[in-house]
Amino acid sequence: MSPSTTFADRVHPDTICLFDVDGPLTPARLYISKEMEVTLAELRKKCVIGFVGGSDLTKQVEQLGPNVLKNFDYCFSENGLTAYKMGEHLTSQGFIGYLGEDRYKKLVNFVLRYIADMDIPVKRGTFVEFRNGMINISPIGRNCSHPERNEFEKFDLEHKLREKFVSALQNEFPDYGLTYSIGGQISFDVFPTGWDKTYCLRHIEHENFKTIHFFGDKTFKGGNDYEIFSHPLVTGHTVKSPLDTERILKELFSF
Ligand code: M1P
Repeated sequence: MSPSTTFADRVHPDTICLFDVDGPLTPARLYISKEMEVTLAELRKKCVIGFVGGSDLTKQVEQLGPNVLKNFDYCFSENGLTAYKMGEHLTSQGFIGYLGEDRYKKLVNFVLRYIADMDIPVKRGTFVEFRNGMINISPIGRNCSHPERNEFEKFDLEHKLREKFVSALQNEFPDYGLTYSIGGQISFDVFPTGWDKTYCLRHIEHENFKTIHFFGDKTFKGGNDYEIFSHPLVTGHTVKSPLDTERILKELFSF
C-alpha cells in the first residue's frame, strides 16, 4: 500500500524529519546501510521523512538506492532546487535563469583558467559540474577514484586550496550574489545566496508542520548545514555518523 499524501497515516502527521545525506544517512559518498533503511521505514510510520542534500538526484539514488522516490516522502536534491513529494516532481528555479548565460560564461571561464594554473598532485576530469540550481567545482575533478578523493581531502586540509579558490572567486565576482559552500571532500558548491538548504523549506511551507527536525553533520557556522540547522522554524541535531542519527531517532520517537 502506498503511504497517504495527507500523512494522516502517521503517528505524528505534523512532524517532519529532514536529513542531510552524507554523514547523517550514509558515510561520505558511500551507501545507505540495511540497518538505516529499516530505521527509516520504522520512522516513516511515526512521522513524515525527507532528505535534503547538495548533490544531484543521480548521486543520491546511487547512495540511497533505486527506490529513493518511494522510500522518502520528500526528496530534495541540490538543496531543494530539484524536489519531489511522494515521487512527484515539484517545480523550482534554475541557476542559469538566475545568472544569465553571459555572466555564467565569465564565471566558468575564470574557474577553468584557475584550475589549469593549480599545481596539485592529481587531476582527473569533470572540474565543473553543471546542475539545475548550482554548479559544483572540483580542482581534482569529480571522476577521481575513492582513494584519490581521500588523498585530495587531506592535501586540501593542509594547503587550503578550496578556501583560496573561493576567495579568488569572491574577489572576481563581488556583484554576482553567489554563495560558495565547501560541504564535501573534493569540491565546493556555488549557488545564488539564499539557495542553501533552507531553500527546501519553501516546498513544505504550506503543510504547516508543527515540528521540523533536521539532522546534519556540518552544522557549524560556514558549514553547508548551518543555515537550515539554525533556522527559527527548525529543530536542529548535529550528528557525526549514521549510527548517531539512528540513536537520536530512537530516543526521540521511542522505537
Ligand atoms: O553533500 C555534500 C557534498 O557532497 C559532494 O561533495 P564532494 O564530492 O566534494 O565530497 C557534492 O555532491 C557536493 O555538491 C555536496 O554539497
